[in-house]
Amino acid sequence: MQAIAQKQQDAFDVIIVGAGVAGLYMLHRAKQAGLSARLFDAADGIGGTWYWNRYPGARVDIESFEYSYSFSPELEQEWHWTERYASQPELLRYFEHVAQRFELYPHIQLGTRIDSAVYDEARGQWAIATQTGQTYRARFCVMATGCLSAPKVPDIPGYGSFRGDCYFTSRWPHEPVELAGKRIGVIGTGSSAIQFTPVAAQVAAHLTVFQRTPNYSIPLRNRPMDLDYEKRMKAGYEQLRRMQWRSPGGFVLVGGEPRLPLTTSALAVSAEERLSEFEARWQAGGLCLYTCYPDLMTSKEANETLAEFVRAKIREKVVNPAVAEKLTPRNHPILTKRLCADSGYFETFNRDNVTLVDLQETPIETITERGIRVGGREIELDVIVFATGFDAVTGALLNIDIRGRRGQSLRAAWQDGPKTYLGLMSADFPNLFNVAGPGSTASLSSAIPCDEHQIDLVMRLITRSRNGGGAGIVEPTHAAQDAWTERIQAIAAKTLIHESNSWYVGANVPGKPRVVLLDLEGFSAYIDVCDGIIARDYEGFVFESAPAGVPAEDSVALA
Ligand code: NA7
Repeated sequence: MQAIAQKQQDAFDVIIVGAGVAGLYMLHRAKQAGLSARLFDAADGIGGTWYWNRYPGARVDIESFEYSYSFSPELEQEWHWTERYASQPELLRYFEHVAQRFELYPHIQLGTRIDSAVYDEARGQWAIATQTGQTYRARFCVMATGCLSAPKVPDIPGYGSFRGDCYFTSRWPHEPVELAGKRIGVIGTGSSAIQFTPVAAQVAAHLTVFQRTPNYSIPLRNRPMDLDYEKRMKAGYEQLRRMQWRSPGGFVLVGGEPRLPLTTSALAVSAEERLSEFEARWQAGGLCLYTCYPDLMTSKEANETLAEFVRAKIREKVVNPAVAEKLTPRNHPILTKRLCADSGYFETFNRDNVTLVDLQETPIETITERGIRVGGREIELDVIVFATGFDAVTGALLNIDIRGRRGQSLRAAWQDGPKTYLGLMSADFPNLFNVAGPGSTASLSSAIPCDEHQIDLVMRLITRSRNGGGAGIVEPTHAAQDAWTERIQAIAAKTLIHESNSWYVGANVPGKPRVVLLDLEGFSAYIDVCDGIIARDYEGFVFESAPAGVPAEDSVALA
């Protein structure tokens, strides 16, 4: 009896790893389909990115009406966003509300880090082991581990020797952090640092920003929610969602109006018309410059028109011309690193208590006990904040020891770069789904619509794998996987993406294979490809029956 009870507790139809945007929706869909599911997360709370990245200033840079779940019209109507771009605490409240409203908590096990996932070919099951040694079994395993969740360990000499307080934006403490009156150093000028810097400068005795690469940033223009705006958005949700799913980035609002990207080349219009379009989007705020002219990512000349527009804005904002010049990106095309959206970032450098250290001129020699030494002088600090980024897209996944058929490891299979079909599955790793995996559009598009679409596909694959009876097994063919992997690189080769050392190409982590990690054709094109594959009876996937002799209690029962 005890053995059976143990078995029932430990065997699930689906195991999900990660309680962020994707994991929560996957759990909802699995529950809806009558599958038994358990979701694990290492954190002590749900929310994924929004659980960990709680640094001052953290907020979403896609409008909340678009950066929110679309699967429930009731949820859309009942939730009230207090700002156009929700802050981290509000986002966390939203995900907690979702988990409560859809009764997800009973199926979520927090504080549990997954160490390994091993495919048991004889049973057609995954054995998923926690860091503390428990093993759980499931027919299907969904890795919803996030594309920006494994912090990069900084490759800086003297790392670890500082005697003051050290924080990572990606692992900000839950208890209050005292920054007021402190000498703060922040390393990095990516999205996280660009959000943190203006907020920290307001309270710091002195803030020193250590910049290795200047970044392009657009004003966010966040503001409190206007109730008429909210009413209009809620009334138009259906159309908004339709347009999001027909767009390359999964977001379409430009100054509060849904707009699909322009279709004319930036070079086909007059300089005046181009500037006026750029200016309108600059005034609208947020990331809508992404969805402007279609050739900004493919033509150096077109790209340069936008880059030069933003450079001129930086010169306007920063009073000291020498500082403005240091803050001006010139060594990479705009949009080839993640575009940032800020609330007063460049203006922060006009403050008396803020200093920019250009690491191109004076690289960090070492972190010392008392601060950071650059150019032969020690800058004394009370606090160092590392906003140094992530081992993106593959990092969190490969931190888990994943073994597929014949015991082969995913790390070994991907040593020269990840290989996937649709950025979702890999050959020899049956029934393992990597949501927002390498080769998907997720890391360049708005996460929530992309995750919802991929998870809907996961559910279709699970259902299709059950057709004909018996617990199903689904896996892509090697040929389909190779073709997809080549396709991703071929699409990228036609763009400017290789012209910067970004996490999009794995360049920010020493030793990581330099390959493009995302599908640059965009979200709506990805949806079309998936629809075609489904219409051709799941072309590129192979469905098998479960191995004979698998005990009945292990088999999947779809409602
Ligand atoms: P990012 O965008 O990867 O930014 C990391 C920043 O840290 C970037 O400016 C890096 O400079 C800098 N960095 C990294 N390592 C070092 C060292 N060793 N020395 C100096 N500077 C360093 O991470 P974020 O957290 O800001 O944003 C991640 C994503 O979150 C973002 O793309 C959005 O999708 C949301 P580099 O450019 O490599 O020279």
